[in-house]
Amino acid sequence: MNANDYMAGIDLRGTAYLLTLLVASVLFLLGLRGLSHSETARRGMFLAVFGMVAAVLGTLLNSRIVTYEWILGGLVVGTIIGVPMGLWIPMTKMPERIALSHAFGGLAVALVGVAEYWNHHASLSRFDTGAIGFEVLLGTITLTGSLMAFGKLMGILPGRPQTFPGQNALNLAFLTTALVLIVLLIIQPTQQILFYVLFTIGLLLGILMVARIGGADMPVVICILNSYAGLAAAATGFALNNPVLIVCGALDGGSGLILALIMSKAMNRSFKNVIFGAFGATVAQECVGPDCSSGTVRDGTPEDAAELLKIANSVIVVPGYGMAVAQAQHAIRDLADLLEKAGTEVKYAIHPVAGRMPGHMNVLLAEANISYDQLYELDSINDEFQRTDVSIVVGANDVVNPAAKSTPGSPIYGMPILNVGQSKVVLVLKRSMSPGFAGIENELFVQPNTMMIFGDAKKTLAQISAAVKA
Ligand code: TAP
Repeated sequence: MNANDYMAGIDLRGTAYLLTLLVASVLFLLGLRGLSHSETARRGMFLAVFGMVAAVLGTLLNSRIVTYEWILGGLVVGTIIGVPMGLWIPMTKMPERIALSHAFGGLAVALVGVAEYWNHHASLSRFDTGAIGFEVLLGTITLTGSLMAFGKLMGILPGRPQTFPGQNALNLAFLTTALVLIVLLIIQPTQQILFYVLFTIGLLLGILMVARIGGADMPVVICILNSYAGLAAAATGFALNNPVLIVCGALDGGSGLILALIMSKAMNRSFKNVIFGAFGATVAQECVGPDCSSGTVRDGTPEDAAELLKIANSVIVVPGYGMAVAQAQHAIRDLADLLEKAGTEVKYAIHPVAGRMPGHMNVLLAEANISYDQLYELDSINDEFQRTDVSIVVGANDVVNPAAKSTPGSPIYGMPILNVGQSKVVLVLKRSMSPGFAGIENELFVQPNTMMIFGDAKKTLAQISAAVKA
């Protein structure tokens, strides 16, 4: 065989297709690795973006593509929706944005499954039929489940769990029926009615499963849906014979599940409790002023806080969900700069479930250019509170509630908390004595070494900074 014959034997397009997908898979792996540390997260993000570009370009080389017009149309529509979403949706709305992105992912996967079945059901192998069945079931659950999560987070749908008698049994019956339908389809791929009933059941299951989960548990639900979307994409990869979809679907499915487990563990809640527990169904008390706690509340002014901070040698800032609501991260940075200039050591204690999404606090503090070196995780800072002069709790509540250690039967009993109460003085910045996410009183607020400074955290911090300067 001469060189020309040899070259002609090589399918250049097919080789380029496979090579690009291999590069994309490696970039996804490296991207995910980078995302596991704050210092390398930005690089990880860019690697994942390049991976996605390589995956799209590689897929365009697929010899099964007969026309590019529809693909081009899809790219234009996706860009028109995606760019404004990325540019304009604020950090506080990230859980909502992620829910919507998952809904789009579920829709895409379900539509690809329907198209594959529609075009090829007469010639599909049993394996491909099974893969398409799982793809459509998981895709439809992700679609409607994510839309429900989005509606609850946005307040379009009621945030409290929507329950009715026999709901879990009904969900289980739907799930079993769906699995039976997939088996029947594998046996008889041409029975189209089975496929469309499966599609409908998937849509209903997504709604019913998320309806019974409270709005505040949505971040955990979103991670679970993320996992479903990944598994659905992997099933699509099997059906379309696309290796990069299998790799990144498995990565997505696995990482979503691991994240949901980490979050459940950090909240000391079992997976079962999140899915079936209807947590957050009732808020124990609705309180709008400083006078509704069972204990003596010592409240002070920003000026009082400034006096304490001026003589402090060490300060730990404990941010929580209220910091995100008040967008107080820049005000925290301004105050920390003033204190550091005066020689005070400032550290930040980050609880794994502070806020409403994984890494919520880290992202906001990074936005205010607070150095990663100053951020400490729960385990590495908890022993330092007893040697600290002042802890400033900015809009955190459950993650500093001693009831997690002292009150068996409390919804947060067993959850690891930050030991802020051990520092010499605790300044708590919040608007009222209202409870946090778990809906329970916080005895930290009536401890003798605690001073409550009522008001919006951003305004209070600005007033404290002004008083420190003065
Ligand atoms: P929370 O316990 O929810 O408490 C937040 C506090 O912020 C509230 O007590 C509120 O009190 C205060 N607040 C709200 N707006 C404020 C403002 N503008 N200025 C000052 N304070 C404000 O927050 P946390 O301590 O961060 O705990 C997080 C909770 O969410 C945990 O129970 C966790 O299990 C749960 N959760 C977390 C996640 C993730 S992944 N992070 C996911 C699901 C659930 P006022 O109304 O009195 O101001």
